[in-house]
Amino acid sequence: MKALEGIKVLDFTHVQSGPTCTQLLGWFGADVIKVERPGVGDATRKQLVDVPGADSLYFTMLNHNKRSIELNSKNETGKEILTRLIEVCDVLVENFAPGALDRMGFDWETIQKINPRIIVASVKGFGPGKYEDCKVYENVAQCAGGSASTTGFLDGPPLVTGAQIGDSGTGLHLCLGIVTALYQREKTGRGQKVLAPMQDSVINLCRVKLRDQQRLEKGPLTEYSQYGEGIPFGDATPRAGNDSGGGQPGRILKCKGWETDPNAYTYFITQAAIWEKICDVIGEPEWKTKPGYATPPERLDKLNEIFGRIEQWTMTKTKFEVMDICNPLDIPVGPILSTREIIEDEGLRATGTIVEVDHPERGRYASVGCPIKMSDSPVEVTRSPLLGEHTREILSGVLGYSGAELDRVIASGAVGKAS
Ligand code: CAO
Repeated sequence: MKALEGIKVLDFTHVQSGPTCTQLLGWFGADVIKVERPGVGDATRKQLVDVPGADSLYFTMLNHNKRSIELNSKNETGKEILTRLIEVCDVLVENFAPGALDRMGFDWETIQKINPRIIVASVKGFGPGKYEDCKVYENVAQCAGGSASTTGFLDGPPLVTGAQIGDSGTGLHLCLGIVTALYQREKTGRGQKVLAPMQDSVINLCRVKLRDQQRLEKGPLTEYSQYGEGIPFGDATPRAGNDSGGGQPGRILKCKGWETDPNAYTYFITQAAIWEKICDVIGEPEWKTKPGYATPPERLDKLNEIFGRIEQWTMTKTKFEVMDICNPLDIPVGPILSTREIIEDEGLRATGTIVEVDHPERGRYASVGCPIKMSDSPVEVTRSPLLGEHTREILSGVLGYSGAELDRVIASGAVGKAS
């Protein structure tokens, strides 16, 4: 038994944001039916190809636990099949460009008439307003959502982050909206529209930066390194390098091997409560009581000196040795892990966050499994579907087409070869 067993999802998503959402629904046990244009499919199948002729990792890592049906939703027979899918599904998820679903002839009112219980969930770049018609990709959302202006160093340009907060972050938000709407439907019997704009999702993830914007109006942000360095603040939350956002000074520091290994670094937080232990570890026991060093406010204008001294110590240790020494002392540190180290991590493999999957075209490959662990709804990651792999199975098993009727829809060209 899986949490969402019995829920059918009509998955009209492509690229990254929508597919991450429906992949989660699949991991929670929903039957996810991915609708793809005949002969073409999700554009990511053929983007950043590493194994010639095989679906790319871009596609396979975002579309686990789904079935694929080829369906031309602009063809008359295709529209008939789509209507029947809407009748039997609980959720329709889409992340087309604004208006694309309407142009297919399936606006909210039409869909509701077909199935008043269906939940229609959409990712769009922007919510209602002047930018609502824009097509939007990851980095645009990071820039418009407050992430880029607050990421990077004070003396450098805005930066986008490696975490796909615009795409996968919005997919997460949409997924939460969908399961909440399913819960409400239990009481009302009605479906509803769920919208997760990418800009809004990034803004939600940048909440603490908007906190700081309002604090700034009351005075300088004393926990930011620039305060201790005597650099005046402007009128918006500045880029704060690797400062920690929680008010406790933190930096990324070099570790043994940094000269050749770009990830030989650790994050190090000088939390007030364990200041004395830090002084002992780095060999500066007199800093515990020395005027100018003993309390957090006194240290604010000496953070560069203090972190410089801590770094002299971390540079004598590997990032894992720093972890082993500091963790038992409750000193918060974290190794900067490379993608290689993460993929090879035995602990992450044991918990199913990193998995290996067999694929008929590309062989065995590593993927990221479900990051949410539920004690009563275990996740088994299955490979992504080939284009149209389940067309016939869905037409007959889900929609009940058989005999001459099945031959008719296949002959119409609306569903690819359906082989
Ligand atoms: N059968 C027939 N037509 C289909 C189809 C199918 N199965 N699936 C898609 N199409 C059509 C759409 O109806 C659309 O046609 P119209 O332009 O005539 O309405 C066309 O294919 C292209 O769809 P699109 O505009 O969504 O795709 P795009 O590549 O031009 O744009 C993107 C991609 C991502 C920029 C856009 O979809 C978008 O802005 N989506 C919302 C925001 C979003 O999710 N961005 C994240 C992208 S990365 O995760």
